[in-house]
Amino acid sequence: MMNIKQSIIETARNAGMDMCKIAGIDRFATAQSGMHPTDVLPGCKSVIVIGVRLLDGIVQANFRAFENGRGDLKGLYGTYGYSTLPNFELTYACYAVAQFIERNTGEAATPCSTGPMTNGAQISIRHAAVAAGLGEFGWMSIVLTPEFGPRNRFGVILTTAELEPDPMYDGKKLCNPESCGICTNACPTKALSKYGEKEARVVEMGGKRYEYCHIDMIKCSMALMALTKELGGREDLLSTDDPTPKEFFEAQKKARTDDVGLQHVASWHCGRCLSYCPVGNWGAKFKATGLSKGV
Ligand code: B12
Repeated sequence: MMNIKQSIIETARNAGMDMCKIAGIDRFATAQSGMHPTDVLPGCKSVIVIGVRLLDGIVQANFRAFENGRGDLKGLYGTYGYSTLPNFELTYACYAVAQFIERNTGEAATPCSTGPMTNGAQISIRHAAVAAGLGEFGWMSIVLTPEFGPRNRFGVILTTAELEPDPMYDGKKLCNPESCGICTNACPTKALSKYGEKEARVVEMGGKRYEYCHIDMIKCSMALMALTKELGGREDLLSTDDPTPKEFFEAQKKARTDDVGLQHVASWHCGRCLSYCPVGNWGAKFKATGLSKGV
């Protein structure tokens, strides 16, 4: 008889994924109303999380922008690391896994949206990745895996099929914000609180407790959308480092979108926290090879 879990993992791998693990529905007990998997798929019993690594050759394009003034190369990260390729590849892979489940089990499977351009956020993908045992929250608020640190992207498939869940990640602690602080220092807009500065965000899941920073999404988005020259933009659309939501949205509306590619919003894609995080063999991949001098 077909081992359905193994076949799901193979389907994900054949669709270009590096990771595939499964969370049981009990892990989502603390999810907010409206974003619980059963709010999206009534009767959902398992949450499958797939993941793809970012190319080192694309992360290094960020270093060329941050360290060598090659802002023109940010489009490589945009295409292959941020908005375009990983999201489309994840979308296709989620679809392949969902089709496989429905064709072979008769159970319902709902692939979720993966990010920019793919219509919304039905559930919190980062919480799902931790729930499936792929890794832990890093201080920067996104998920670190032992192999790739934060340099990965995830997709989620909800299903009514009852599949064998994976244990929570129980390996070496990956993030040590007390002694590291690289993500906080790397952020060009100071969007990520310093360890100990503000009360950390706490998530309790699967018998474990995680802490991550307080992230100012307006400041993160300012960098992401290159709203000043210092942040890689062509014009200073903001006159303050600390805009109100109104000032931010007005600046965003003024941003030019004639050469932004498929995403249709101005975007410099930042990714500085994710690029410099030491977890996932950063030293060997980028420092020892001369691809980055560090933050
Ligand atoms: C919109 C979005 C953004 C916006 C955020 C705007 C905003 N105001 O939220 C912006 C553009 C700023 C952004 C930035 C980035 N993003 Co983004 N983003 C998303 C997206 C599409 C939706 C996030 C969201 O709004 N979720 C809805 C809210 C309500 O959920 P949440 O914030 O995750 O978590 C809340 C609840 O879930 C709840 N909660 C509490 N406890 C529990 C317990 C359980 C069990 C559950 C389920 C929930 C839960 O509390 C949380 C706080 O309110 C997700 C994909 C997704 N669907 O999750 C990617 C995603 C989070 N982003 C991702 C990435 C990579 C980035 C960037 C690094 C991109 C870059 N610049 O290179 C930066 C991250 C910077 C940082 N340090 O965090 C990845 C993270 C991958 C990873 N390794 O974990 C994701 C998962 C996309 C993907 N497909 O992989 N992002």
